[in-house]
Amino acid sequence: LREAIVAGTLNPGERLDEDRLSRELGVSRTPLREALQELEHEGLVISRPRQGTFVVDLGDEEIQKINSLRIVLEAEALRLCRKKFTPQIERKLLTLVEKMEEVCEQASVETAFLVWEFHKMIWRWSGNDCLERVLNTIATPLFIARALQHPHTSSTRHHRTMMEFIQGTCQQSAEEVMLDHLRLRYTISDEFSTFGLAPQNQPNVPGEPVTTAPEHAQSNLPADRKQRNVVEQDRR
Ligand code: NI
Repeated sequence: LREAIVAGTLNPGERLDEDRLSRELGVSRTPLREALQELEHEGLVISRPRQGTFVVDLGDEEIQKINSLRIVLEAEALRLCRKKFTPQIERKLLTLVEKMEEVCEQASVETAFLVWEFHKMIWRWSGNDCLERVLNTIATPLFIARALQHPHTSSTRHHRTMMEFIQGTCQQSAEEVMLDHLRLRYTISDEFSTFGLAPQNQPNVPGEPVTTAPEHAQSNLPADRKQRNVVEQDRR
């Protein structure tokens, strides 16, 4: 079942018909329900009361809400990880970054899982298991959805920036690192995040060019980096 979902035989948002699955997989209802529960725990499927079980498929609003929390929580995980930094942590993160750089051109499920592993490693090494648990709960469906729909590609530079932050060689604030990282792929609007831009200032929306970052987002950035996001958007 897991393979069918990851391989795309079952599509995001598709309803899982227990009768059909039980027939096709040749298993009875009880083990099938157990398997579905396990997949739900992993974030691969979502069950909705009185509607059934569905392959995970997040809407835009849900993704924005998750990312608004990731900016705050993953920034804290980055800072904690930097505090607890050891050569062993450095080696493991570097190995993953290099692997990602090797495969980053391929939009594969493998790439998506490497990226996920990299983020999870940082959460784990924050040394705060509550923080790790919350991040796992909120972000896992996002990484799964990503793996299923548009595998992670070409964001390797940003993972190296995260790595450099942990090594203590990056001048950006943790929030700015996360904001840069998430903006690469997602819209961060001010509806759910005080770090977000108002919809009319979103980089991928045609119209007025972005001239300034919002006040709040600016106040969180070191002085010399304040115009960075804007410059970055112009470049893209
Ligand atoms: Ni990432």
